[in-house]
Amino acid sequence: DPKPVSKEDSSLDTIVPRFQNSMSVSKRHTFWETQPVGQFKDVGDSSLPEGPIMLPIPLSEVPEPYNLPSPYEWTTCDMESEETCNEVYTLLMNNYVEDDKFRLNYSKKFLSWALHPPGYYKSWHIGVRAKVSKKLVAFITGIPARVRVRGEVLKMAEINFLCVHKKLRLKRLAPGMIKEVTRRVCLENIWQATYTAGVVFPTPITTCQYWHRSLNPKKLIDVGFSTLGARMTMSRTVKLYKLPDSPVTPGFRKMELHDVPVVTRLLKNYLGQFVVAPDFDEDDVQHWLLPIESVVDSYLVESPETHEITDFCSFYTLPSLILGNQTCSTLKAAYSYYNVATKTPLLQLMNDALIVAKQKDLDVFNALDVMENKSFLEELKFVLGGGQLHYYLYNYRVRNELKPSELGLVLL
Ligand code: MYA
Repeated sequence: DPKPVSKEDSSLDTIVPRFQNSMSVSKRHTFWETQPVGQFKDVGDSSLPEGPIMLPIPLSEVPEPYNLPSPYEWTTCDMESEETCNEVYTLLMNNYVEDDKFRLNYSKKFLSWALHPPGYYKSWHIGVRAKVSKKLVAFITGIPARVRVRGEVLKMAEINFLCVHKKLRLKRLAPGMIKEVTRRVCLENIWQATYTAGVVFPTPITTCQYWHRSLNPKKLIDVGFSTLGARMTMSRTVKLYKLPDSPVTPGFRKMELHDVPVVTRLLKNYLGQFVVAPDFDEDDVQHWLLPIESVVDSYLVESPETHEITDFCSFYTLPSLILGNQTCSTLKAAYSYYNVATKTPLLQLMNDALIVAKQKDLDVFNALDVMENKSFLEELKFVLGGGQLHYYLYNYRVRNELKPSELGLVLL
């Protein structure tokens, strides 16, 4: 067995990226070390080529389904069935991503949107049931996407909603689920994937940070999301975060169906500058960006004189359950999605996004430091959050760690 890298090995400090200086470098990753992903030992090795790590195999050689421990069985989740959607919703509501105070609480409408993009595969919506009770105990999904890495547009799966019931944790079910989704993705002749996680394993292509802009500071403080700043009173804090009642940019309006072609052009031009970004066509834009009440909101700026559409902004709505709070049960959060400013200053455009999010009674507006977001975060009174989000590629090596600002991809 290779020896784990010692934490004391300071020779590493100079060459390894930020995330590797954490404890995790010394941990063995018995599953991830077997997978075609960038390995920690290869970080900084510029002799390795950028691109696929393993070549496709004939579809006839894709293995049989991965064998689960005997009390469990695979199920394909028909997310169009109300009953199945309810079961998935409930599993995630009780067991998905959480910290000590909050747990993400994707709505059924959100899940349906997130899992049915153009060309989706039902077979990629995978559950595990207990054989006897038929209770759903684990879940993982893939959706198809075209993602560009530098000059290459690749067909990929975006993997999300990996969840194992709390009572079944640390029993190595997750690697089995990942193998099964990999198998089903490969059966569609797709050999790359992208995904994000709050934890580190081999090997992030970049690590991003969440920033938070209070919209309803009193509630955020009351529920423990934020704390009252030093030398601040509640009323000064409320005043600090106050926003105008309506957007300030002339011609700022909600995106409509007829805007899809021009929004697609704006986005295509804009996303071209990032090292990793989705390759959206009009069908994708219609699916991912046309507003859906309480799920995704998109606004654009149409010049009142020329009717030219010059700017675009969007956010999705994802509430969190407030754990162990009697009076308030949910925190309503907006997450910055894709934004393009060609005429209106990005700062002003995003301030208008904050204003409409506030009008919708959302409590907080979250944004990652991806794309050009750093240019407005501090000025618009976002504060740095505790959470990090690591981005990954499966079966595709990128030679150097990217900066968050080189990333043009937002996953849900
Ligand atoms: S990220 C959201 C993940 N979900 C949650 O955080 C919800 C709450 N947590 C849980 O439900 C469980 O803790 C999970 C792990 C299910 C996360 N991504 O079964 P185990 C590795 C990838 O004993 P459990 C999202 O949805 C871990 O390093 N791997 O552990 C994107 C260890 O491997 P190794 C992870 O805690 C998902 C092994 O699993 C993650 O019971 C992308 C331990 O397994 C994680 N988030 O279950 C999936 N967490 O020993 C990858 C732990 O090697 C997709 N692990 O360190 C890959 C591409 C597939 C398609 C390819 C197509 C070509």
